[in-house]
Amino acid sequence: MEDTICAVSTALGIGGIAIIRVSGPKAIEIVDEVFKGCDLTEVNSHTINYGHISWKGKIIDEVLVTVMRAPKTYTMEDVVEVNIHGGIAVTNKVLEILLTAGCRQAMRGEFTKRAFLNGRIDLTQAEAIEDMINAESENARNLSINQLTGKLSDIISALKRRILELESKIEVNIDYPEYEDIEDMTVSKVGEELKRINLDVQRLIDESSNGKVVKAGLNVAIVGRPNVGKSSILNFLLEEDKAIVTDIAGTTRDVVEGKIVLNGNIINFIDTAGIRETADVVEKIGVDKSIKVLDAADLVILVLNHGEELCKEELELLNRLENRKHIVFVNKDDVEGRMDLPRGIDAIYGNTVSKTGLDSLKNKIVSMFELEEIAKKDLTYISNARQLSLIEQVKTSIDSAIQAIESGMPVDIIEIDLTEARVKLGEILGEVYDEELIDELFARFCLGK
Ligand SMILES: Nc1nc2c(ncn2[C@@H]2O[C@H](COP(=O)(O)OP(=O)(O)OP(=O)(O)O)[C@@H](O)[C@H]2O)c(=O)[nH]1
Ligand SMILES: [Mg+2]
Repeated sequence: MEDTICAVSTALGIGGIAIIRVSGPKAIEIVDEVFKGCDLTEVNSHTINYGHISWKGKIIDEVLVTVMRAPKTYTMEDVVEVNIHGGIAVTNKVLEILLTAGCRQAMRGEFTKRAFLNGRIDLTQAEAIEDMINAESENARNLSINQLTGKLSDIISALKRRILELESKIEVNIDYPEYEDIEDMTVSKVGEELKRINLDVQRLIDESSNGKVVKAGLNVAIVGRPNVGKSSILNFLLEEDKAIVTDIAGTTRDVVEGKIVLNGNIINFIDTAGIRETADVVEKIGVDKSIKVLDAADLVILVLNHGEELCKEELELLNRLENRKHIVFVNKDDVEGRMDLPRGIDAIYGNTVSKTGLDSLKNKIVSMFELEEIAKKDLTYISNARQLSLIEQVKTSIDSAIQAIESGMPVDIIEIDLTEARVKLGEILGEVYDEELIDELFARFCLGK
């Protein structure tokens, strides 16, 4: 972190302005070298300064330069932001000049990495910044701002504190074993508090699925035999003619996707090629893709045709979906019915001609994933696989401690489990971390962030 880094922080392309961000010990000095207007090394912190970028005696652009001295900056280092005109050639030129003047091109996420390494934010907050940029729905934005302002960090820190208190209780017990009865008392009290902590940890794990829904949205696959009306349903749900609809079986050959917002959550509907045995090479590839999409989806809508009898492929699909979240939609109920569903299969009936049943279909998705309840809640959830895997490890250690207590093990055994749980909680916040993992995490960020 001794060098000074720079990168274009705005999206590359044509725009009103572009911002090149510079951070590091020489940020002000380097920009000052190529800036004409005033002496940037003398200006007050957090000021915007008018002037020009000048290189080898030539004016390159008219700019506004923001000077922010450490430590109250994004990275906690000296930061300079150069606002230039938002064109591709001018942006590249100013960047090139700054690199020649002594900056190093920043890697992806390096500014945020410095903010983390310098202790301004913890790891969950750094992750929240990436989530904020990627947020496509109101709920996803809310989730990330809650995490960014430290709500999740507070929950994790509080759990850590409670475990530390238990550890010190046990320590006292180990240090002063001469007091009789103290061990029994300590152990039973520790056990009670541990069970309460365990409930809170379990809740974080249970609610993490909400975090996934809010952050990534839901992938909903629409599958079924050819010609049952899958593409017609997709078009209705998206309120646009996205997929081609014809009366020829096998019209859809490739997946067609589209997003809508339901109760503040992104729902990504994926229309697929009708599933059937086929000798057509292209159609076969489409059918294989349909199965892949089906297997990966959070929810599968199996569309059946009210006018036809249930066939072998459809029975296989019903079997395949048995342990999966799915909805059976019997379409074309405007035509005389032959569809005889096996007993115990719940279905929604409707058709895309008079648009009946389709609102029930949407409502069913909302109730299945509790989208209404999620939107009303305070959106503070474990929101990625890294955090979830660590909190699950915390749970394993606490479970093991509780078991040790219940089977009358000595307190120092319990202490090992507690320490492990506390360290894993610290890992969620990034208090201890693996260098490689951190690099991988920040490499997912945008350049200039
Ligand atoms: N009567 C009636 N016809 C419908 C209904 N829904 C769709 N259709 C018609 O059924 C035919 C097939 O509709 P699609 O939406 O293309 O069916 P699909 O399942 O996507 O078909 P493939 O892409 O071939 O797998 C078209 O002629 C639609 O107009 C419905 O509810 N009732
Ligand atoms: Mg289709």
